[in-house]
Amino acid sequence: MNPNRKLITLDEFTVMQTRQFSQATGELSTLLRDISLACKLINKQVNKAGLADILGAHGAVNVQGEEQMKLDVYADEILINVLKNSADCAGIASEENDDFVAFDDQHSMNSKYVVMFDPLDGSSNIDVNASIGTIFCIYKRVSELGKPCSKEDFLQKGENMKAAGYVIYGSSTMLVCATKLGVNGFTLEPSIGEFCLSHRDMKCKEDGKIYSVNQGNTNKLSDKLRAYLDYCMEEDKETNRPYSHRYIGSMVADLHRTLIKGGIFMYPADKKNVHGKLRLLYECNPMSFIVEKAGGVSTTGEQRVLEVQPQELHQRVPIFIGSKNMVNYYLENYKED
Ligand code: P6P
Repeated sequence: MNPNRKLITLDEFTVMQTRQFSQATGELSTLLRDISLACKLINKQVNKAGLADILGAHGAVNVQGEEQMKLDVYADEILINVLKNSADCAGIASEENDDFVAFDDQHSMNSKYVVMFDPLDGSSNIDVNASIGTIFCIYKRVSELGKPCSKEDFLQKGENMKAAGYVIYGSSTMLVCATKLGVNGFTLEPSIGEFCLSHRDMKCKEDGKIYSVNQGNTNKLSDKLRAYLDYCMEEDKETNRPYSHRYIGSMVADLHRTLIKGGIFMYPADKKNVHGKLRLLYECNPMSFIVEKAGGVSTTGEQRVLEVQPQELHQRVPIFIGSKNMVNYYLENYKED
């Protein structure tokens, strides 16, 4: 048995990072560990969704007006229960809940952080076995400690974020986490039930050859956006075009590929979704934080996503995100007037 094991677990890694800051209290590390526990419990159900009678619509409809799949509801409940028992979370906001949830026990009211999440993004892919994911982000609360957290804690700009991450339930289950120190990926090792460091210091390539958009919406797009899609499809060997088109319809999966291989992912505004479809607080902000910390760019087309001042919990924004040179080329040549 070789005692010099190479595996570094998520807990060990976050403790090692915490030690770099003498004033750090370890609360953020503990919170990340709690979130990873919730995602391991979600992973267990996702992996057997085809077997257990957990597929199919839950019947309820969420605040987005979308039919809730049972796994959505399960994932939401798991995250809320784990975070309510966490030592470091004062409350949550989630795609599946109309309003934020302030934990009202004394310990939670004294906690410094709030968490926002999309418990199971891409849920329409659940019953076709395509990759889906959990997206989360952590903010230090701005409301008074000792009292319940308030809506202002959740309506902070994305640039205030302390950490963000996602778990992709795919061919393997992987947690990608970004803090001010950078982006690291941890793959679930089922034999020990731990997320283990597998992708240290992840970087988003400055250039790519993939564009990712729901091409079916083309007729609803502006003239400039249609022109940009034509640019992506034109033949030009010097600029690696035509780009390949890849679109899974699951933001976590599309952005995980973008982070690993480079490229540009877009969910623009169109005639039907005049503000875009994706939600600012628990989809676009956390994914933008991650991609920016990896050296990429994320914009609404008018400003950095992380600079948008949120007005309400479920607001949507357009998003163009990925390789720095690709997103900047779009902005410099096809930005709306
Ligand atoms: P469309 C999944 O429902 C989701 O919220 C994101 O994960 C994904 O990027 C997007 O919607 C797909 O939307 O309109 O292309 O099916």
